[in-house]
Amino acid sequence: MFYGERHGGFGGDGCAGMTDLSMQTPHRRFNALTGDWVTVSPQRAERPWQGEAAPKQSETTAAHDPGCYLCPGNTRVNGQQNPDYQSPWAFDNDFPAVVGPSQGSAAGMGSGDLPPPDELFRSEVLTGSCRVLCYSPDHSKTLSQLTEGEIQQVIALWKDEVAILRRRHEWVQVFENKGAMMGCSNPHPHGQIWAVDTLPNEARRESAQQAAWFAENGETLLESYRNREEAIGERVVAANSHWCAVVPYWAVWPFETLLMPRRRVDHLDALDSKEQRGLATLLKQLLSGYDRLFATPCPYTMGWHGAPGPGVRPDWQLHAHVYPPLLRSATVRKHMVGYEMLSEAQRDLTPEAAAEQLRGAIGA
Ligand code: H2U
Ligand code: ZN
Repeated sequence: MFYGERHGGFGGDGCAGMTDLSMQTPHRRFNALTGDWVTVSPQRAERPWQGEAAPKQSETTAAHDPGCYLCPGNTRVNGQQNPDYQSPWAFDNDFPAVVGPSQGSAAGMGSGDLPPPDELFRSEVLTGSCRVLCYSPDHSKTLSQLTEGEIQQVIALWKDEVAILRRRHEWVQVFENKGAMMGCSNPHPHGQIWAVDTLPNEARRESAQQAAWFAENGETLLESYRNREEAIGERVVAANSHWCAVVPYWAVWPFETLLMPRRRVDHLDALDSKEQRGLATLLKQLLSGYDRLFATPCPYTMGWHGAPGPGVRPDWQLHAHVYPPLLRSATVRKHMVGYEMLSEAQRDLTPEAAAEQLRGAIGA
């Protein structure tokens, strides 16, 4: 039985997850990974657009920008000088969103400062650490423009950072905000890690869904899901022997993708060398496909979800989410407003149509 079916979702008749005519009328799809629903209104995809067009993102051309806080040899806001790094390099964020327990109390944020418990005014101390990861010394490049070999070096840095941080923190969020449209403050190719000592909302939802699926089915939710997506094929946008990328059945963002290893892996640091090479190939294909689709360095937020905590989680499958905000072109973005803020996420373009367009741009 298809997971969404039990929750009143679509599927059935031996072609669960496959789109049929009913998918061309308004419907809702169940996100098996988070337990949320998304409204799909395919008939609205062709509606006229007279709204805001975002300014086209300007491209950076200089390999070194003397005013950039992240370029090799430059001085950061706090006066520290970056080394003359030649390959991916990470440092402690100078403006961390969370800090360690000792730093917190030194900064006057100790647990003693929290108000007494109250059912309606609950709070808790949040500790953790934040890192900034420079993907390349070349200021002008984006991750999609690096060579596969250079992307492999970025993957190795992600892996090394995760290996250390996940022993110290409950949840290690590796992510990248790319482009001014996504609130990125600097075009220098970089990502971040926020490692925190509690499970944030998304992690909590995914953790509960994966644990429940595993208890019931004896394999991870995303292995079951990937197998079905590969059998159906219509939402797969890129794949190789070690990885598979799909526009998920329950996608909210128009061209959102989900990247899954084809073996059960719980953390980035558990990837073997072939999987790392395969990931570099897939990331290069996918991210440059996005750039071609929108004829611009495509903005996005992307990030990795590995198993929480230092312990073993046989129910958890490592995966990455890529969320580009773009809808129709480099300048027309999707807005999460109105019904979406007040009721439920909604999309017009079907995930199947998005996958077809993205596959075309990737050349798969
Ligand atoms: P974003 O552009 O994705 O926000 O990432 C830039 C990060 O770099 C941001 O978190 C940090 C900011 O705090 N940063 C430093 O740590 N030192 C600096 O000198 C500038 C920016
Ligand atoms: Zn730079």
